[in-house]
This record gives sequence, C-alpha cells and structure tokens, in this order.
Amino acid sequence: MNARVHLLNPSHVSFGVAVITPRWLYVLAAATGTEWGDPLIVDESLDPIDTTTIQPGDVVGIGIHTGNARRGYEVGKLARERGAWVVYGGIHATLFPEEAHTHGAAHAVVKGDGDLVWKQVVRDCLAGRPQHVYDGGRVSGEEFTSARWDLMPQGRYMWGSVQTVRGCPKHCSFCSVWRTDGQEPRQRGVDRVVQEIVELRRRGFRFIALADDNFYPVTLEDLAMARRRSDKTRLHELEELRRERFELMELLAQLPDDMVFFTQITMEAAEDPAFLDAMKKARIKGALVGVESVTEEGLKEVYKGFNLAGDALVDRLRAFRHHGVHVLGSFIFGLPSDRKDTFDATVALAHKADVTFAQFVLLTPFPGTIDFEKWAAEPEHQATIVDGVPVTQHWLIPQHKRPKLYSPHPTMNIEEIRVGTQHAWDSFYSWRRVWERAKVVKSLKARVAFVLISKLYRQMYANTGIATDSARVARSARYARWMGLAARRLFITTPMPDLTMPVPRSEERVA
Ligand code: B12
Ligand code: SF4
Repeated sequence: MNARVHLLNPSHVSFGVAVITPRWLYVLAAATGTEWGDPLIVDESLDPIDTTTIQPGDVVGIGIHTGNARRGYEVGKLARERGAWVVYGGIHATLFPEEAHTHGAAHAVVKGDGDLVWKQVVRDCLAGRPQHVYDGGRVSGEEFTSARWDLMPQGRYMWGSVQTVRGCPKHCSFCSVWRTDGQEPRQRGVDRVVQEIVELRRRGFRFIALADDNFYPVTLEDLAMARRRSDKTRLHELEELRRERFELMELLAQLPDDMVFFTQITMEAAEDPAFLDAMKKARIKGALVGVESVTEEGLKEVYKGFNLAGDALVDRLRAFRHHGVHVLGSFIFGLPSDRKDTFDATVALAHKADVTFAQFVLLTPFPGTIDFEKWAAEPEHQATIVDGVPVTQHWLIPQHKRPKLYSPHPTMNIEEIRVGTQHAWDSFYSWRRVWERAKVVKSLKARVAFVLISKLYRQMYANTGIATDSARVARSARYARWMGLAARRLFITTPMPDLTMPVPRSEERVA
C-alpha cells in the first residue's frame, strides 16, 4: 500500500464536537497537495486517534502548542512505534525543536510556518532522509496557503476559521505572538480571505472566526506618530494596511446577511469609530478583547500600558457594544498586584461594561514570552521538581498534576487565587446573569441558544482548565460534549452552493 500523510491535532480531552476548527490542519492539508492522496486528518479535540490507521512508512505531522505538547509527544511515540515518520510543527515545536526529538521521538521538526516547507518535508521523509530541523520561516501574507475545507468532517465544528493577518505590533509580557510571528503585521490578500469565507458559507458555515492575533494592527496613534516623521514611507505603509482592512470589511458586508464573524482585537479600536462602524457593517459581531487587568498596576505588570483602567475602561468596552460588537473580555488573575477583592471587582466591571462573554485565566508563563524568561531564570523555579519534571518544563507534567499557579503570590495563597478564579467564572456565568445578558437577542429561541452557548463556553474553558481533580475534569468534559452536540445544530445552516464572490464597490463602478 502507498504511504499516506496523517495530520494530527493532539488533545487529552475529546468533546465529540469543537467550537473552532483548528486551522493549521486544513492549511497543512492544502500544503500537502494530492501526490500521496488526501491526507488523513485527526483532531483529538473531537475523538482520540485510532493508531491502527497508521501504517509503516506513513508520514505523521503533529501540530503542538504548549498546552497539548505532552499529548502530542505521546501520540508521536506511538506513531513511530508503528513505523511511521514523525514530524512536529506549531508554536511549541518552533520554540523547542530539540524537545520534540528527545520527548516525542521526532524524525524531524519544522520551525515557523509550514505553508511552503511542508511538501518538501514529506518528500524527504518518504525518500528516507528527513532533516533534523527545517526552518519554515515567516511566510508573507501573499504566500499564506488557503485551507482545504473539503476535507473537514460534516457537522463537527461550530465555527470555521480564516486568518486575515499574522503578527502583532504590541509587546505584551505574557504573549509569544509578537516574538514568534513578528511585530510587523503580515496581512493576507483580501480576495483570498473572502474566497475561503465564501467557500465555508457554501458548505453551510455562517459563523466564522477570523483567527487573527490582532484584527486592528494599525491604530490611530500609530498613524499620528508616523505622520510626525519627516520620512513618510512608514506612514504610507500603515495607510495601505488600514485601507486593506476597510476593503476587507466592505466585502464581508456584502456576504449573506445571516453570517457572523468573530475576531481578536486590541481595545484601542474603541477610539476609532470609523473602524467600529465598518466592523458592524461587516457583521463582525464579536471580538475577544484582552482586558487582562482592571487596575493600572496590573496593566503595567503585563506591559499593557495601552489599555485603560477604571471608568475609562468601562467606556472603551461599551464603545464596542454601542457599535454592535459584543466583547469577549479576557482577564488574567494571579498578577502580583491582585488582591482578594480583585475577583469580585473584575466581575463587577465586566457587568458594568456590558461585556457579553468573559474568560478568567490564571497567569501562566508560556514559553516564548518575557514572563517565561524571567520566571524560568529564577533559581527557586529551576530547583522545583513536580512528578520528576522540572517545573520550568511545566507542559511535560501530567495534566492533573500541573501547578495551577507558577509563582508564589505576595498576598494570597494559591488556593485563594484558584477559588477566587472559579468564583469569578461561577458568578459571571450564573443562570440569572446569563439569562439577563441573553436579552441582547430578541427571540426566545435565540435567548435559549445564548444561554446554551454561555454554559458551553464555561464548561469547555473553565471547568476543564482550573478544576483540581481529574474526576471533575472528566465530568465537565462529558457535560461539554453533551451540550456541544445540542449546540452545534444552532450553528450549521443550509449550504449555499451557488454563492458567488462579492465584488468591490470600486470595481462595480468601473464596470
Ligand atoms: C485562533 C486562536 C485561538 C482560538 C482557536 C483555537 C483553535 N481551535 O484553532 C481560541 C480563541 C479558541 C484559542 C484558545 C487558546 N489559545 Co490560542 N490562538 C489562536 C491564534 C490567534 C491563531 C491560531 C491559528 O489558527 N493560526 C492559523 C494557523 C494556520 O497557524 P498556526 O496554528 O500557527 O500553524 C502554522 C505553523 O505554526 C505551522 N504548524 C502548525 N502545526 C504544524 C504541524 C506541522 C507538522 C507542521 C510541519 C507545521 C505546523 O504551520 C502552520 C501554517 O503556517 C494563535 C496565535 C498564532 N499566531 O498562532 C493563538 C495561540 C496559539 N493561542 C495561545 C493560547 C495560550 C491559547 C489558550 C491557552 C488561551 C487561554 N489561556 O485560554 C487557549 C487554548 C485552547 C486550546 N485548548 O487549544 C497561544 C499559544 C502559546 C503557546 N506557547 O502555546 C497563541 C500562540 C497566542 C499567544 N497569545 O501567545 N486560540
Ligand atoms: S496579547 Fe494581543 S496585543 Fe498583546 S502582543 Fe499578544 S496578540 Fe498582541
């Protein structure tokens, strides 16, 4: 039998359905080409892999981020035992290529973007001479590969995902994006973005996540600063990036009006009414906004001085809502300046600011970040061993034994922070508050859907993440699985196989 290519998204919990399509699987599937038949795609957040599908001589590509690296290494070793060529890629493999060799039995590791280099990697494996490490680099926006959506299983994902820009000009201390993906935004050609979205709508997807690091890469402040320079080259570059954003939103606005987009954006967009208006017209109805902390001290601690605190923060978040963009506020707990009342104060602010969804995450030193470098350099952390693994490689510790917080806090113990965080989730997603927030939609059916989605979000992201015992995690995964199966019907709609590409207004006029 001919060798096959497998692409595997590892996960230690499987929910049967998933909210957002892991985009890399379908991008790499396209990058594989058809020389070896269509690749076999396995997303373990849906179902665990059946390793008997892997035959000697097959190529198995495994994409890992820090959170699923351990599971990735487990399945990589199983695949190698079955005689396959094992290749790792993704952000974690980019940061630690040697680790994938020592812990994941890799034959090869790809650093950076897989779009252009992957086919060569497959060829080298099949010729029996893979390189130890490949450098896929940062491909330009024009070279991003469009995904093979025809390979997606039916009815398992609620949102399709399309990337419009990579990289972020900011430099938040807890985030690796600006260092791995760069600070120069790599914006993708508008037509190719829209082409993929049209294809997804043809297949019945009306909910699309614009899987960007930051959908607003050029702020009004950036433009003002560039204007003050005597050399206008940078200003013109930024103006062009901004123009393309508006062009994209203008095209999205012409797509069927049942479509809903969601993205990630910095709070500065709230000061740009023209941008928010364009988002509204484009039906970008939701955005994850990294609020992180509600105090100035907290914001300084994460190098996020461009965010606001207190009432000014409430005004900024409300501005999104006034323009019809619902905010998924992302908050971090465990910052040194947090106090016992921070949990309630954060939830109260989220309510006051009309935030529609919220997530409360514990400060985690993710590799590739400034926070991680400082934290891992401290001798006390280097000397801490959990389950035989140095805590500075916390991703290698079995999931249920991982510390919930990685640094001692000046005023609270770890249990207080964990319980406070759990309380914030419970309070924000209580039945009463969720039902209250559900008033943003009109019909009873839509309100019930809103409640279901809120509860599902909480089950998937809170209870499986910060719960302390594995029995509770397993129970939460079961609930999430059940709710997910019920919720997916709300997302997938009638396909529109004949949908055509929208035409830019300027071209319409020329015609
Ligand atoms: C969209 C997104 C999400 C979405 C959707 C996730 C999904 N199901 O796809 C949501 C909002 C749900 C999410 C959640 C989280 N995310 Co997220 N997310 C992203 C984001 C912005 C884009 C990911 C994406 O789709 N990119 C498009 C694809 C095409 O790019 P890619 O995945 O990088 O793949 C390319 C290369 O890496 C490489 N590659 C990838 N895999 C493989 C495999 C092989 C074999 C090869 C050869 C190459 C290869 O080739 C691909 C094409 O070029 C990234 C930022 C980023 N720039 O990656 C963060 C990012 C991946 N997320 C991150 C984090 C921390 C999280 C959360 C833990 C946040 C939280 N605290 O809750 C959760 C974890 C969820 C989970 N359990 O997986 C971090 C990961 C850091 C790390 N060191 O692991 C990132 C990098 C952002 C950051 N702030 O640093 N996320
Ligand atoms: S957290 Fe957001 S704004 Fe900050 S660097 Fe990362 S992607 Fe950019």
